[in-house]
Amino acid sequence: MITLTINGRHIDVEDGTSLLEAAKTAGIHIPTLCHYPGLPAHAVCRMCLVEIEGTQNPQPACRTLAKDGDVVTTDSEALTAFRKADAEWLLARHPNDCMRCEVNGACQLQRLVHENQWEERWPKTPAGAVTASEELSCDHTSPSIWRDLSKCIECGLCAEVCGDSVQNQNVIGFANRGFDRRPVTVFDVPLSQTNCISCGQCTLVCPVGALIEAPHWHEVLRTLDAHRRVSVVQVAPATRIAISEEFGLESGTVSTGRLINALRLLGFDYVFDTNFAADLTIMEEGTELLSRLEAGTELPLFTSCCPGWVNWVELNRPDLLPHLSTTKSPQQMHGAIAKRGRFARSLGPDFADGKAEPYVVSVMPCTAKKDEAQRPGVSGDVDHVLTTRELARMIRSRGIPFGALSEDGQFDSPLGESTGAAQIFGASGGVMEAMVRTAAHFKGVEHDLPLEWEALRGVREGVKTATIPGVGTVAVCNGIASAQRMLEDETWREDYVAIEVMACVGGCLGGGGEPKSMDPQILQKRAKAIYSVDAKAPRRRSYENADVQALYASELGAPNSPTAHHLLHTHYAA
Ligand code: HC1
Ligand code: SF4
Repeated sequence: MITLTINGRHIDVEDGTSLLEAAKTAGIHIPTLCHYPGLPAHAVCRMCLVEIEGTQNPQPACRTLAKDGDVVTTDSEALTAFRKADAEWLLARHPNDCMRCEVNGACQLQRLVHENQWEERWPKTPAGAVTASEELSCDHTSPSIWRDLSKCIECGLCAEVCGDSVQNQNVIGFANRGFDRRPVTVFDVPLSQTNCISCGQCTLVCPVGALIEAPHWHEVLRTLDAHRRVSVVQVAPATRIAISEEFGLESGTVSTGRLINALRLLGFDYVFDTNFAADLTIMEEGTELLSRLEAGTELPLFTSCCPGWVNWVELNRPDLLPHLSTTKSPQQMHGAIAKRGRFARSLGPDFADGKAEPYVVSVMPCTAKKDEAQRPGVSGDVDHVLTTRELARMIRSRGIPFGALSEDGQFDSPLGESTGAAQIFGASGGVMEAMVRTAAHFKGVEHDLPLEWEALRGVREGVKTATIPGVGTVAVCNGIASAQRMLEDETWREDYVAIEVMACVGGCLGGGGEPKSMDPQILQKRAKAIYSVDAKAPRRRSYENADVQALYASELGAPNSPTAHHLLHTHYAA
């Protein structure tokens, strides 16, 4: 323990604590723009400069470790003046675009200005003016991620998260120095021409609106308002937890019922559950695993529900494609069933004849789901994909008091029924645990095995494994970087029968479309909530889903049947 003084207050902190963290423990706020919990501090923005007695120049609090006996000042006149000048410089270069910016209300630069009452320093732009650089600076070529370099404040967080610190993709880096410093792709080409996997982690950490998900919520609202089509929405397992954070509810609050009620108020005709299709995925993927085990071919089986991972394989290791499960992701399965199954036919003669189809929207914690919906072989299953953040904007734009809504909302039937196994899809290891539960049933060993597989749980980056008697050893790669590390050594081919890969650390609950949070414990809180839903579920194995059983009985036949293959499986591009 060390003791220091900040603004006259004595504070005890562990050795190795930064001044920024030390101040935070005492409730002392130091402004920051380029700091993000868990990522290395580069002290680019200079907002967090503090004075330390005996040190000649102010030091960045994010990168300076607290020392025993330090006497620190965070709020001197000189510091306040410096911060103001720094903000003025940033604002002079920043487009005055807040009214229509996608991150309006969630922008760290905007927060900083309001927090410090620097509004008068924001340059006034004539109404309707568009910054000259706008056209040149915007890159809308990716189906998932939009870039606007005119809004960039050069904090470096995007390059950090895309690079070695987290995702290990290195799609974005920095070019030039000083005034011309800016984030660029390799050879400065548009994102769609890079090896970007659309994970969206860069949009999560971007403090302003320079990197955002490709927004589709305006178009969805327009379609709902027009009332020309029967509309269907499906909701991912991770979204129902994290959306609570957007409306001031405690992190880890389960908001399934509130979310359903909000979606109905927005005007969706049917509110269904992606979890229904997650159970269906397990039936298909579990059967596929057992067939491959019997045949002894294309093992281990890689899960295919994470589009960031599928993108990575196609871009970097097409030799692995035969190992990918051919089952569509739950998002795409749900869309296919909603558009072409019995539900659609029940909507009227035009739907039964295939002349009309419902308008299908999905709400996902993931930016890569946007490009998944446009993939050859599955495009058309889902019309628009919204991230959790976009849905929150949509709800706010209609003035719906989300936090005050009742938790009594219920999904529509029959594409709304699900088990606890489907809910845990939203956490790293959940798809594999769900598959193990049903594969054990198919193999007739479920009564000898536990229902919960602790070894496969947890949000820490890395590889988790478990040996399932009667099935084999399975692995879970938590984050794309851990999969890359595992693949460096060929032993994975012999060691495992099945491998789950989720591109984002934590799984979907840490997806690039989730609410932006600076809470270092956020993934743990979301995961705890996800597992609590499973623990309380009356049915916890996918094969127990009565509506999935009915779907097989009435339409699909058996898992992996030709009809099931036609509707529920896909192919990949080498
Ligand atoms: Fe996921 Fe999935 S779990 S991929 O993480 O298989 O996005 O939440 O919806 O499709 O069910 C995401 C989450 C999600 C699919 C399912
Ligand atoms: Fe990098 Fe992912 Fe952002 Fe693409 S979406 S630039 S891979 S962090």
